[in-house]
Amino acid sequence: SWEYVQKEKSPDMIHVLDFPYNGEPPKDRVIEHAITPNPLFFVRNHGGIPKINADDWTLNISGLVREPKRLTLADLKDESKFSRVSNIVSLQCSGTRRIEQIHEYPGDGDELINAPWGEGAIGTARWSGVSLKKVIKYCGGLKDGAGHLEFFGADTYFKKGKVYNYVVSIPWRKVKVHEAILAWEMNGEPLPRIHGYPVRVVVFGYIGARSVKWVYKINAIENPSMAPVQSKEYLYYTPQIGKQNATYSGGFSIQDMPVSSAIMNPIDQQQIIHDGTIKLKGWAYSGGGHWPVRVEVSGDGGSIWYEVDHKKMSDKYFYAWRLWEIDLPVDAEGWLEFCVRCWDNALNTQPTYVRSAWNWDLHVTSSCHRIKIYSIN
Ligand code: MTE
Ligand code: MO
Repeated sequence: SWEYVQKEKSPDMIHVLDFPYNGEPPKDRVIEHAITPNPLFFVRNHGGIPKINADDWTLNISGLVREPKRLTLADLKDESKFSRVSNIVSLQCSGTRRIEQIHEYPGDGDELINAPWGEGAIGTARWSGVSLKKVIKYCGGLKDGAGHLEFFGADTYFKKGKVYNYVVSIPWRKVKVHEAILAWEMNGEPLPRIHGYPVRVVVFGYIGARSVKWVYKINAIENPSMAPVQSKEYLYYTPQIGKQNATYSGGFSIQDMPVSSAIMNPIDQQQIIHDGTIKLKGWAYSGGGHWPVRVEVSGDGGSIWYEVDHKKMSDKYFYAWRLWEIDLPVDAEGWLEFCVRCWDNALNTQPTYVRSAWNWDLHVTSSCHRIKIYSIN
């Protein structure tokens, strides 16, 4: 694994976990580019990094499809079979900003020891490949009753005494509208090994967990996958749930990501000498095919809000973040609470406080992002 971490990732990456390797870029570098360079794209792994020879790789498509098939990479790249698609899409781990929930109350969730992510487990790339719908059609389409597609990753991980492949599923309705692709290129380069070489799934607007890396099998099934990552992880619990009363079936399976945003510069506890304005920079994102339409910041913990000028927001895409910046007027001195909130095109906005949406497994920290700044005017 380290071979690929060293070869493919920037030396600046913050190692959130050494094994399985999980890393995010430093705050400033997350927002350096609207399209994240591959070496700076966050990495989320459950197990090792498989070494797959693209020439030997095949994709087995089976289950409730009319004509099960085994496709090679050459088949997928054959433009007489499938047209090539390219989409700018953000991937966001549902653990992004988890550290804020840990600080509020650490809880005892399954993933607690896994990854105390900051605001960097999000990135945006241009993914190229083929629409998964076309591939399923090539297999004669789905049989009656098929409602979900299950994706198998070649990596393995160890949990409670057993070895599993990484397996999750998504509903067919997501595939039907061309919001899931099989990608072999990331920003015009072959997919890096650490990001799923030779082929990964990219599901637009969903939690990163459904975008399966190193995919080797797709199984059409009736109901969501019973594999552990689908049925026991990435569940959202109500505030009353804790270790003593949690049941997996009591959690809500996270799919569409809600609207979220973060201030990436300045950083928490920073002292700033200024003459009346402080420049703030960050990202804003909404899943489910929604996009940020308004970003607002406050220098007083959320009493008075200032809107980011649209000209200071990066381009709009249906499935990607927007970077933003603003010169915030600040007269007060001393410790101030800066915060940001985003509104998406469906006019959803963010919960006010971390505690408004705290949940046992510490997923989807989408509350208004807050930092403390020491202002010297
Ligand atoms: N696919 C496989 N095979 N194994 C994994 O551990 N992690 C998932 C997803 N796909 C994972 C996977 C999770 S939780 C996320 S957030 C994204 O990959 C992260 O994608 P990246 O590592 O390319 O940034
Ligand atoms: Mo994730």
